[in-house]
Formats: sequence, C-alpha cells, structure tokens
Amino acid sequence: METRRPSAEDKFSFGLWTVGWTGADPFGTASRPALDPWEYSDRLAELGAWGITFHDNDVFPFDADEATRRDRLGRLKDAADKAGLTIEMVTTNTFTHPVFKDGGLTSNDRSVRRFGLRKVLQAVDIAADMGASTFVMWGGREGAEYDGSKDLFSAFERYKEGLDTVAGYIKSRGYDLRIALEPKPNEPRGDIFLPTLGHALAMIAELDHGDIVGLNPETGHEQMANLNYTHQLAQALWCGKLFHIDLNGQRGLKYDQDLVFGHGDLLSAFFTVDLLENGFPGSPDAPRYTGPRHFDYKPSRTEHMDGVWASAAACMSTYLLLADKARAFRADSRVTEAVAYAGVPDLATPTLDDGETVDAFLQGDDGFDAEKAAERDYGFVRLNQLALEHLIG
Ligand SMILES: [Mn+2]
Repeated sequence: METRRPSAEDKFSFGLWTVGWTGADPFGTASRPALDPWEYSDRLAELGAWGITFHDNDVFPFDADEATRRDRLGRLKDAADKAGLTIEMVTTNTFTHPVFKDGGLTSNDRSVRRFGLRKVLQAVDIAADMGASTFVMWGGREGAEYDGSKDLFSAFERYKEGLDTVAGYIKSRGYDLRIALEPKPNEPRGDIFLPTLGHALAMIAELDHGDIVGLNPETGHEQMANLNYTHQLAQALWCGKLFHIDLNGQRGLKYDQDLVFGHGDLLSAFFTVDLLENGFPGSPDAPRYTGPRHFDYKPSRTEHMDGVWASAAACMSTYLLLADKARAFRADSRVTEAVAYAGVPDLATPTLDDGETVDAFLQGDDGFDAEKAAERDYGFVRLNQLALEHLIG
C-alpha cells in the first residue's frame, strides 16, 4: 500500500485555517510561522487539492479597512484562479475577537448582536463574490458556561432571527448560496447551542427560510458528543440536508483534536467513506453526497512546515485508500452474500403492503411465530469482520 496522489476529480478541499494553524493553543504560543493565504493555497494546489475555503479573517485582519480587504481578497482569488483552485465555501469568524466572548448572534449585548450580524452579512457578500456555493455557520461562541447567564428561550429566538436574516438576505440578493450549519457540543463555550446534527435539524425546521439551510457535520464534533459520524451523515442525507462535510479525526471524548482524517476512529472513517463513495447499500435511488470532500483538521503542533504539507497530503491519501478499500469491500462476493444473509437489503421493503390499511393489517397476524423469528442469526459480526479484513488487508 502506498501513498495515493489526488486529482481534481476527487474534489478535495481544505480550509486555509487548517494548514494555516500556527500551533497556538491555550497552553503555548505558535510553533510555526504564519504564511500569507495565497502561499497556503499554492501549496495545497501542488498537493492535488481541488478547492479551498476560508473565514473572512483568514484573509484580512478583523480591523482591516475596505482597501485592505479588497486587496487581500483579490490577491487570494487571483492566486486560486491561477492555481486552478475552486473557492467552494466561505464562512465568518465570530469567535476570535473578544467582542464575541458571549456570542455573535446570541450575545446578551444587543449592540454586539447587531455588529455580529453585519459581519456575517458582509461575509455572505464575500462568499458570493468569490463564487462559493456554500456559506458555513459555526456558532462556536453561541452558548454559555452558566445556566443562569442566559434566557435560553430568547437565545433560540435570536439564533433563529439571525439565521433567517442571513438566509433571507441570500435570497433577496439572488445569490447561488446555501447555508450549512456546523454543530459542536462544546469548546470554546462550556455548552454550545445546536450541539449536534439533530439539534441543528430541529432548528432548521423552525426557520422561515430553512429551505436553503442545511448542515456541515464535522467528524470530531459529532464524536465529541459520543455520536456515530456516519449515522449523522446518513440522517442528513436522508432529509436532503447534507450540504457540506468537515472530515477529520478524533479519538474519544476529549478536546477537539482535529486530527488527520483516519487518525481517529479508523473503522468509522472506513464506513464514512463507504457511505460517501458507495451510497446506501440497499437503496440505490437514495440521495448521494456529491459535494466537496472538505478537510477541517489541524496539523499537530509538533510538526513544522514539512509536517504541515505531509499532514494535508495524508488526509487526501487516507481518503483515497479508504475509498479503494470500500469499493473492494462492496465488490467482494463474500460481502454480497453476508449482506444478504444479514437482511440489509430487506430493510428497504415497506413494512405495510402497498395499499394495506391499518385496519386490515390489525386483523391478521401473518402466522408470525415470535419464538422462531427470535432464532434468526443476522451474521453482523461476520460482515463487520469482512470490512475489517478489507480495511487492514
Ligand atoms: Mn474541530
């Protein structure tokens, strides 16, 4: 097995803040130099990436004047065009500056909320200018440490107000943009609003403009909530809301590790790639994810610049290796047989007959023998072992 080199067809993209992370953490200062955004994008293109993404303040400082903003955004766009990179997603930073310490859209301070909402709307304009198709909203500071510090009812009202204002603005301008919410349970806030994909879906259902609002689930964020990332992607696909993805690695319930994709739970990563590349095994007509394979990871603080590029290449190589293995897994006749034995395709059959009324259904018992049905062997372990053997073989 050797390192796989990606091509544009693989649609790999990276946040500029990923390779651009200088290693500053709560306990230590930067361990690497900061480059200009176009230097990162040039190197990512050389490594075989197809796209890049960024927060407004990955490109220009928080307090930049209009001329500086235009100049730096223009330079990045030129560099991306020259390198053949697509700017597929843009997002806003409403978490770094201390003005956002109690949130951007849900701060108790109304003047901060008005400032935060303006900043988000300005970033929407940037996203449209750059030709992005997705606008991610990660509300990392929308939350609390202390339950008494918030009127939680109003917090949800203000979150909805903010999201609907942004989505309504996108529609009013005719931008070809969709919003993707990124759930996370905690960090930096003690408890973040919209902690999981399910919470975000419930919020979207309450929005006036929810039709253009979907999800950007991150591997580690869902795993920090002790959830199964592949299941989260599946539910988002099922309801037509998987607009974007953030792939990375996480090992257990701890701080947000942002490891290289596959460097956390490898078997979970295998089935994530299997879902993304092969779709649902018993539902060929089900929605498929066709968007960017976007990585949101951090090159470990121990690495210097060579290690930064090696870790970006590792994300893509690991994905391609897992894709090869997932295809081989699905093409293996032993797997086809084990899948059939397990009854996987049978789940696609509706439980009631076509046109069967509940009354007619209740009148019969199908001659069902619970004791006999309880004796069924599903063979899930054998199926999983076949996956494992493909993965490590
Ligand atoms: Mn993360």
